[in-house]
Amino acid sequence: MQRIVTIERFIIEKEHEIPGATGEFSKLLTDIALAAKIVWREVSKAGLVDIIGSTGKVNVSGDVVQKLDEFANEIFINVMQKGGHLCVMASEESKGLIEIPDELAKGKYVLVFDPLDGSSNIDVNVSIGSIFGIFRRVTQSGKGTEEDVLQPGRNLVAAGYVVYGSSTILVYTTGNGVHGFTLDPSIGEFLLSHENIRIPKKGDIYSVNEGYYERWDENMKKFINYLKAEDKATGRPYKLRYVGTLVADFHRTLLYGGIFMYPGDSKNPEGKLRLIYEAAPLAYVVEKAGGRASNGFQNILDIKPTSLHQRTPLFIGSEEDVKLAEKFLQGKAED
Ligand code: AHM
Ligand code: MG
Repeated sequence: MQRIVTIERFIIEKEHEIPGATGEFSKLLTDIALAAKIVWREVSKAGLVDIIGSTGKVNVSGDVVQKLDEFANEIFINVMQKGGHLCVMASEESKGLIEIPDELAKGKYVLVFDPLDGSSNIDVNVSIGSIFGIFRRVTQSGKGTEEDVLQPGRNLVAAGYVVYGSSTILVYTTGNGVHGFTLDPSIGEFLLSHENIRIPKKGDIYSVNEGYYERWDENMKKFINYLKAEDKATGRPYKLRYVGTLVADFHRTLLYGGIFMYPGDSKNPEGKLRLIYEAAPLAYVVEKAGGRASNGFQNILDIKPTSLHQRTPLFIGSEEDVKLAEKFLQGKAED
């Protein structure tokens, strides 16, 4: 039988490999796993809300249930602010910075997160997820500021995501290996299931909302037409898969290879996805697994955000596939 390793044990074992580690960082990751478990508990009951009632907020009229994405946001904030490891947080679901209340201890880390990604898929039982990234603060002390949050992805010290799918999996990296843990709901523990994930150098799947084809520029159209053209030598046509939940599409891409794309278009030049909460953490994960992420012209990890909710086009996945996308987008490919 394989050795059974919980995420807590794994994190502690990894910490022992780092000389001088204080354990603060390990506690932070353990808290994230706890928040994910609480969100999972609610997500798995989502379809029952109308039948058994909601555990969420009830409004003044007494009958409105809390939206799951708001609930997930509150859970992350509640669990993470109490650990004493953070100086500030920022979330896709919150307009401004999330400060650590005065009475609570502050630490040297910064958390950025998307508490519930793909929320339009909740009502139809399709996978949804959470994404997180951790920076070291750049300000010296006290409450964290926007300067602590507006850091390029290159500065991340850890990142990961959770997919609430046919099973629930948490994947994270602290820069040294990308590891996945599957939730065993019967014991409420994340167990090591995917140690040291490596993304294939090249895949045969593309993932994009092709419904927006007419809004794309010529280079983007050419790239998709190239992927669909038959050519045995280069493994084409690619297969198309699109869940419509970034985390789920990303997780498949990480394991099977290929490319996920959310490009800019004539209606939304910067696309839809957020640099800080979605693109940068997943770019960090993919790079540590041997892949690449780009906005078509620049590595996602090199982009320094200028505002909290900044959007970016995203091309992420196998190194060769993303490099080819960049070539097409920059008009340098012969089709
Ligand atoms: P959300 O933050 O409202 O959930 O939107 C983000 C989601 C991503 O998970 C997904 O990749 C994308 O929106 C899908 O968008 P579209 O429906 O335009 O294809
Ligand atoms: Mg999202």
